Amino acid sequence: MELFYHPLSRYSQKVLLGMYEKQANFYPRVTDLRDPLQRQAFSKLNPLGKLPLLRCSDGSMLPESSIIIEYLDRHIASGSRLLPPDADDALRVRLWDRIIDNDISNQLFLIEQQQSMAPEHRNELAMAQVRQRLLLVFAGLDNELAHSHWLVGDGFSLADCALLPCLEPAFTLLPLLDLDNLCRYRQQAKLRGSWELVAEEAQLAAADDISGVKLIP
Ligand SMILES: N[C@@H](CCC(=O)N[C@@H](CS)C(=O)NCC(=O)O)C(=O)O
Repeated sequence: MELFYHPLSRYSQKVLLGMYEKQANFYPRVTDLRDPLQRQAFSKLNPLGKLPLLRCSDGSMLPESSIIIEYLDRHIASGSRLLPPDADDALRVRLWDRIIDNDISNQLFLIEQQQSMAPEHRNELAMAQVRQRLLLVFAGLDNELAHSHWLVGDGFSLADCALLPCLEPAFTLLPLLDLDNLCRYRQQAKLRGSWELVAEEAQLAAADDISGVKLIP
């Protein structure tokens, strides 16, 4: 298998977490879409030009982080079970995965986009509304975490793969420190071996971005 991803992309981090949780063997294909040549080459593999993308063992291409993780869970027996065997639990995992992608990750991206603009071009009212909605979603997560170790029960799942990459950006952008269960979850996430690997690679990539040094692909 080959994984096309970038260490600083949240959806790539989500799939990397799944890869490490499953102890999957894969060829890492770091792809920087900010580089026009890499973007052009990648668009031949995925016309929509979105990371991550998995080239499966049979050569087929699989986009979409959640679908890639379901594929890994179905085809790799080792490591964590990322979709629980119980159908109702699996439904709750998929529900939280959808909420996190749509109502957290994509919304954080909107704020990050606005923050990258000059202050006079920002839409402050729209940003305030997005923040308000994000706080509601995090309050719901905090309630959920009051009676659950990981997001759905005791086992680390697809829903946690979706949430972990959002945590640090969310704590940076929003006042979340009063949410005790979420803070406990954040501490426990930092100690998860799979997340340590993903976070370390992201830190190295961020440092390379600042220094201008490019890794040899
Ligand atoms: N729903 C997709 C979202 C993927 C996505 O938005 N990826 C971003 C990086 S985090 C991307 O490739 N953006 C490049 C672009 O839109 O040009 C998934 O879950 O994989």
